Amino acid sequence: MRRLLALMLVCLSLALPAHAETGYDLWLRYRPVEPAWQQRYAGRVSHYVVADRPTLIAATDELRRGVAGMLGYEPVGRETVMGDGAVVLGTGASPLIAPLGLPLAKLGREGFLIRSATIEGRRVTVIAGNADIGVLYGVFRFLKLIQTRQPIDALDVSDAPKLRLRVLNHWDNLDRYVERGYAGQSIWDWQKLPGHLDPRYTYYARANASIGINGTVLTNVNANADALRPEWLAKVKALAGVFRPYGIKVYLTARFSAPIELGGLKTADPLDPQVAAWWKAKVDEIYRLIPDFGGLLVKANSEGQPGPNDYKRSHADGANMLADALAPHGGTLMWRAFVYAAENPDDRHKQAYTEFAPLDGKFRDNVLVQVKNGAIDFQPREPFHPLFGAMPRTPLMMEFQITKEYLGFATHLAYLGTMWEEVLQADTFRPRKGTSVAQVLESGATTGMAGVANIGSDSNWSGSQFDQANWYAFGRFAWDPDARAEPIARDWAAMTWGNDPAVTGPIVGMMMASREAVVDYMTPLGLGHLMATGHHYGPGPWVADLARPEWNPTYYHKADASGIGFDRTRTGTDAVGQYAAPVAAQFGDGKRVPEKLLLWFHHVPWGHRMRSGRSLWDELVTRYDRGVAGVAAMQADWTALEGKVDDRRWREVRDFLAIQRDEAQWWRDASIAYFQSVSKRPLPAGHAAPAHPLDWYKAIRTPYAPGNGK
Ligand code: BDP
Repeated sequence: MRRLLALMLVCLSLALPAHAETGYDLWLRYRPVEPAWQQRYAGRVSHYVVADRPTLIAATDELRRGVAGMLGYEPVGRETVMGDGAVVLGTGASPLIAPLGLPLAKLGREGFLIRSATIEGRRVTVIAGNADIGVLYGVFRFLKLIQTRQPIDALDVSDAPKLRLRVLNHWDNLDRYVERGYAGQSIWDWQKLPGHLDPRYTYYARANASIGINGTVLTNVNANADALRPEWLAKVKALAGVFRPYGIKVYLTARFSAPIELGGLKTADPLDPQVAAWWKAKVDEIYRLIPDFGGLLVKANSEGQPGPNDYKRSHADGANMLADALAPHGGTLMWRAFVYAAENPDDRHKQAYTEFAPLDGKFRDNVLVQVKNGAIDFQPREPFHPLFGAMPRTPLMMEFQITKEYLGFATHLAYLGTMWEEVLQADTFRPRKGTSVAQVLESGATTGMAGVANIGSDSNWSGSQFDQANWYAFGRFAWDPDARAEPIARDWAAMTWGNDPAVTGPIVGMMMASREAVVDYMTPLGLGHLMATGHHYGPGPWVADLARPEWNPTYYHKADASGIGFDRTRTGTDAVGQYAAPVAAQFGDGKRVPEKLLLWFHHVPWGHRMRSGRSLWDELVTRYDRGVAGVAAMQADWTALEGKVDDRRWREVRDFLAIQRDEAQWWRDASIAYFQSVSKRPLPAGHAAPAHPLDWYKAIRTPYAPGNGK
């Protein structure tokens, strides 16, 4: 009878007109499965075994929620396995699971195993881990099988994360302004903490746990020492309490000059005993409040932030002093390698490597050096950072930017999975051919990946429906750096938009082509950093008047009458020399360098013949147009999905694609107008002139564009 009712409920909800969804549910929508699947699944999930530890309660709650949503009934909890179709949750040590002798040993603390088994003569599904958190991860995986319509009758799934720290970096200020945030205010409502715990914090924790994220740095890397004051730590403690059952640790950013600002000391010199003592006391205070506090993240001596160089000490001196304070508590110090200095005239591409490579082996065991994916700054395309593989005795963690500061903010559809896969699969040739960036990340004693979050208080969390996919994909790559962008896109699309292949097919197609379109209309052929000043919204390739040379787009493209591109070969700045010899040889050779990176490494004459047979100038124009056409193609695909997905989200995406189309045209026109003023070449046949003269584009001002940190 209950089965029948559930079936009717499912049929009813499937028959209803597409209802308004805001996107708040993310990929955990748990909408009803089709009747045929309902019948197939229902018998396998009738009830579950209750446990009373917080993480197992979270796991059973999730199972209930998922099953209720997708199969239309609430499975009930029982203390013992009473019948077929039970889902048995627990660690390998629990009395029901232990006799099965499951091969859990090599799965580590966070791994899990899902297995169809027989217990007391009953057909059950076991979801087991070595620790409770593994069980929670296993439940999410089990639910994903249903979300993506996989059979669950004969399961034997096991998995474990390949990286230890999988953390979000929130660039959130204490006043809730999010630097480079395009999704509204910070979700941390500090003013109401610790008194009020917004239910959104729990949803956030669930979403992160569902993709294996196990840490969150709550505060901006451009840090405010006030976050370390006792009244703030009480707020942090409250958030830690919400996240704990979901296996998520909290971290804070540490402003290097905090001993001066908060402690009244005259110096923040890391070798000064008073400074070290101040940090030790501060860290002890944090751990008294939050015994499982994750640790600290530091941006030092970069873009005006204080750091050890202010006292003529090295980055290792600074990092080690903080690491020593954290070590007795098992805390981790994440120290960013994103450094470049105004006083340093060297190619910005080279500065982080120059500074950090000699420090290899000089960091404490609990330090992770956090390296951006490329040597400049999260551009739509960069070659992998030369530090990967160059510090074999130092654990390096990857830093990706999930928020799309340089890829069109919230409105441009750009799936970053393809970009991350490209970087992670790049061959460092260190120590030998076939050593990918992913392998470098996986090889350290401590391992990790950080993603600069795109989360805010917008109803859809990320500023757009499709930007949720980047949050999702980040978690998946942090779990497994060898993952592939396409299956991740497929999973996300199915869970977020429904399982109809007529829907997921086009959506995955759009996603997979999207980032390349952005590269084409913003920074084709290896160009980079051409955006307008400060907020980085829109094109500004002509900008040449900023105080620091490396803030000017002209520094990066170096276009002149003879050609365009940055000579980083041996006869130029020799940035190629920072890569392993075979990589340097490839990047440094104008004939062998991939064309997509050509202008990153070479200054090339406008008339240079490209592989297409076109001149460089003609190819550049062609790429800009290809980018705009790519957006038009996405618009067409999306138009065809009207009525196949819920209307409200459909309309939002439609509107955003129209904005993207206009802005792609703006990028294309402004860039061509400018570069043509330098190249003095006619447009190739069939390519339209920009709609306005160059000065028109130069006059555009957008001082209120969101997310500007400065
Ligand atoms: C740049 C951002 C700036 C950040 C900086 C960083 O424009 O807001 O503070 O990265 O990563 O891309 O520290």
